[in-house]
Amino acid sequence: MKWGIIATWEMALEGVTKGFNGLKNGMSCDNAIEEAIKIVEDNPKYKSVGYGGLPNEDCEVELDAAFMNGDTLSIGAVAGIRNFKNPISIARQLSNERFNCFLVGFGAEKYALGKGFEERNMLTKESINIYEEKRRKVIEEEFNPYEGHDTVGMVSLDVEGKMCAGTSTSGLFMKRKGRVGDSPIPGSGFYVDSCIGGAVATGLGEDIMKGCISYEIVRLMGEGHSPSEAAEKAVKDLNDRLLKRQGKVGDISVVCMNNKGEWGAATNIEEFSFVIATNDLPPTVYLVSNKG
Ligand code: SD4
Repeated sequence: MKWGIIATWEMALEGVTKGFNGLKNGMSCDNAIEEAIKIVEDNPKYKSVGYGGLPNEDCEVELDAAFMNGDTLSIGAVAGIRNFKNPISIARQLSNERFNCFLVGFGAEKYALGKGFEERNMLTKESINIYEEKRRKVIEEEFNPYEGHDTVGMVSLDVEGKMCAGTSTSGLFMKRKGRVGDSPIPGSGFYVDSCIGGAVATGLGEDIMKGCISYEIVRLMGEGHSPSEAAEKAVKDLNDRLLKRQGKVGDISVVCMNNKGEWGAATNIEEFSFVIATNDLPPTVYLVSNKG
């Protein structure tokens, strides 16, 4: 039986390695994804996820995360949550709820507190410094405040053939308070169905949402496209549609895996890094570039 894990951006390497070792020893894909994403969330070096994440315009770290079980199709998500250490774990816990499985802001924080999730001030000294510096640039140099943002998103297949997906992000730097991106939105930032495969996205949420791109990739894989074909077609189609309709398009990058452990990645930017590990490939960072 094939198994594996694929993730957006090189920052996922350490987490994917942990997930890979777990899957190799028979860990289920839900545990592998949660453990892998927690590693990215906990490392303040990664400025766009979890602890030390990019602050919003009020210099608060508001985080979005989601978890999906590809067997039951159950989904859990949080958006705009503050002061909790691991949003991915809260999202996973929410995926067990029949009702109220997607919570935002204060409601998400109340739920997390009630369930005993660890609290943490997610703002680091360094992220405050970056905020101050960028705010100065925004005011003085008309610098685009929304630059610099990456989401960690992962899809995993375990030895039992079960699949899961997860995402976690601080979203756009200096985003408006309450802004939610694609990452916690089912079908846009992530989607997985163990009968077909899964996909996750990273880039400008405001544009990714317009194409429900993760669902589209799974749909294309379900129609018989290979993961590479599905990823490339979905990114190209959405990119072209948005260019035609709005004259510009933000960054769109995706990774995906089917339930045979075959995988793909695509992007509309110059260079997108991702991490892949399967039963016959140790954790490896690859780069993919815009084919257009
Ligand atoms: C968002 N898609 O909040 C996320 C940010 C991201 O690469 O992935 N940036 O819109």
